[in-house]
Amino acid sequence: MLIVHNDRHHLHRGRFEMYRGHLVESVETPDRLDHVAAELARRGRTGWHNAEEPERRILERVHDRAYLDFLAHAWEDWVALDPANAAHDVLPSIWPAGASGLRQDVVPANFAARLGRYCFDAGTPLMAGTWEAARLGAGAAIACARHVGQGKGAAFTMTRPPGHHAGRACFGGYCFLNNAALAVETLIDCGAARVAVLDIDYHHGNGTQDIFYDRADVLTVSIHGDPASEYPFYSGYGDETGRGAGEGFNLNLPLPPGATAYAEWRQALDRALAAIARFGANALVVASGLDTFKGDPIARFALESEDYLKIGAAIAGAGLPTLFTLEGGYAVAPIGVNLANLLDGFEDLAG
Ligand code: OKP
Ligand code: ZN
Repeated sequence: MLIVHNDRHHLHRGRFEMYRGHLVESVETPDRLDHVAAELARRGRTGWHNAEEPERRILERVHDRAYLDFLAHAWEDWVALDPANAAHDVLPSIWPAGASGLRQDVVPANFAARLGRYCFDAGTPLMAGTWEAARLGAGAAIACARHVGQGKGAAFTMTRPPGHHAGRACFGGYCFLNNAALAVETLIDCGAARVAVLDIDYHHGNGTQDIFYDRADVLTVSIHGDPASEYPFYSGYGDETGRGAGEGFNLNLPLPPGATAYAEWRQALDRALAAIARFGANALVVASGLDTFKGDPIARFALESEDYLKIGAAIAGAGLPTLFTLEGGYAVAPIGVNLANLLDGFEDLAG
């Protein structure tokens, strides 16, 4: 399996996120990916490729131009407001979204206003290295997709920050560029007529869903904690089935948080895989969050490390050219074992 590593990921290191009225340490840390890298190396999965700069043309297939320009300049704009800002991360404090009656069709010149326009939570710190880290992660996903799309076998995008909450023109949920969506567009470029996304992160992949919501050539399927109580709250319900030509091409499988362990989770996976088979996908992108693990500090499912071997094997059963991205997973020490199990299960290296 090709592994493309974003060796610039350390440049993105959020200090704090807003939580219940105060700043707490961010859980989306560089050591998450270091644990993944160490465990893959320990199992002999070496020979990684390093990510390269993505072509702007492909970024623009998924993301809004003004949003990309905003991300490219956000740090310098932030520091230009006040040189003292360089000592802390960028976090928004005003949002136009929701029932406020505030306009969403304007992009004000004011930086704080633009920040709010392009961001949907106060938990996604942005700093000097964010754009480079996110960009190289996108480059990693695109390189993986070219490999998979050219029929050379499966691939894993070893990167952070994650991507599945990032929309066409918004960041949030620790995500800036939607790596899974960029992989989909690259697979389509390589000739795949129909691509499926299977999002197994604990949190609903609202960005990926929204990017492809009106498309019939991309099926998006997500298994996640019920958004009535779980992040991202405003997306991920079972009645979100697509729009226009995309009607019937989005499937959400929310599960009750708390008690959900492998047996119940696996039933949802089987439904997801059946939908992907009916769709007739030519390629599969697995948005691989490991925060379904029982020890995850911000999620509430109860999967065990061994379960990821079975999940990988079940995904392999779809028989499709497959690309894995890395999304969440915040139990830092086990994330490497869980991710490596997923890949080993997929390649039947479990024994
Ligand atoms: C990103 B991904 C914890 C608050 C959690 C956002 C969760 C983002 C999850 N203090 N806020 O899908 O793993
Ligand atoms: Zn998650």
